[in-house]
Amino acid sequence: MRDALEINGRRLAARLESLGEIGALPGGGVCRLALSEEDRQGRERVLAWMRELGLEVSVDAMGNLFGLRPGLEAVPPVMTGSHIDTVRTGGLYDGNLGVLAGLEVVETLNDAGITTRRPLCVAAFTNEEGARFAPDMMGSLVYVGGMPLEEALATRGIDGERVGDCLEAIGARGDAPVGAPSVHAFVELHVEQGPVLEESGVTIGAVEKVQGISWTEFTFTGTSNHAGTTPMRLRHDAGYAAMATATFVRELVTRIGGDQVGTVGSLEIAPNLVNVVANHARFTVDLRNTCNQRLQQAEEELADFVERLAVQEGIQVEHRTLARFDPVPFDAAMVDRVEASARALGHSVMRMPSGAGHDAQMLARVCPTSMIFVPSVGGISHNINEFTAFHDVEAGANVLLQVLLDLSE
Ligand code: HGY
Ligand code: MN
Ligand code: MN
Repeated sequence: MRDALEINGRRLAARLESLGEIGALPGGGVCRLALSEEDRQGRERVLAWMRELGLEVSVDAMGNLFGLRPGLEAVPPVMTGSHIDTVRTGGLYDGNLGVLAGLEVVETLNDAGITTRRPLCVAAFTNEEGARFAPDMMGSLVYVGGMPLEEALATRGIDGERVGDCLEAIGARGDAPVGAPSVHAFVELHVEQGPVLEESGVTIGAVEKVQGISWTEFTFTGTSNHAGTTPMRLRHDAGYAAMATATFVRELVTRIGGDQVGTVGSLEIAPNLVNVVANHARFTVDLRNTCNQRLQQAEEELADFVERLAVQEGIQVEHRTLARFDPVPFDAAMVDRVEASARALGHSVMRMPSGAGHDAQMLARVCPTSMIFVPSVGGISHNINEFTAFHDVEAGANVLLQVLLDLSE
């Protein structure tokens, strides 16, 4: 049963293309920000596919989508899935591959007339990206009970909108409960979004852990003043302070080295005029490391720098944590399963950490979890040119099929 069984790669590729039409950007890529109109359309398309495949569909109070394929026994399901929301300059594969490969596994089993002992469930979690509403992985975090639903619903995004209002506006707030999931195991297929597999010439990544994530938003308030008449000694320049902090972040992560990374990805200054010293700056710092102790060191040094800068520049500083997740190790036996299934199918495979955050790191709080990576061409993602070769998509989905069959027997 298992050896002969293979997913239909063309069908999976067609669904990736079809979903990619929703929120398609003129020059390629996808913009489907969480709880946007595009997200609503994407949800509708995935729900329609779930129903066509005969799945029992449910939506929870956080808008997480679930398609359940009953098994021979009414026991906790084996779950797979990911997310279909994207960043502003997203690609076809980030998140979407994990959801659509799950549906492809279901259709392959339907075609073969196979009913697994355990039920199978395909999930699409709300707001994994965190690009509009922080933190990232919000939907899966609420699903596993890591964030109170009311707190999530009250969260305001970068546009000032509330999660709860946006869920209602797109009709995505379901009535299934959140916070006490009953899942036997969780496996997520995802593109690597980095260069490691491609540079190593390896097809499959057996993901051992997800690195720690620290997102902070800083708001600097200085004094707007004339760019020509104000002597440097009298300036309280919020714009300079923000850019000095961005430069410090680069110096800090370079000095710490190893897996440490740091990004100032969003920055606004006001009044943003050529001849006015800026009195306002708001920006974010994304720090990550596989080692929590090093990540804490980076956070502490950044805080010290900003404190000294505030005194030196005579500016006010506010900061708030947008996301903070420790590194998450995956279940060793589950990682073994991914590695063994890849080898059994004749694919090259390597163990590796994940540089990106994923819903799997939240499911790991409640059940044995692992991830399957496939290569990202050029190692790029969160970029409209994100691409994974068809044969790698097919390989990843076939490994997912085998691992899910393994777990659901
Ligand atoms: O930021 C991340 O790592 C993920 O894309 N949410
Ligand atoms: Mn993702
Ligand atoms: Mn992403």
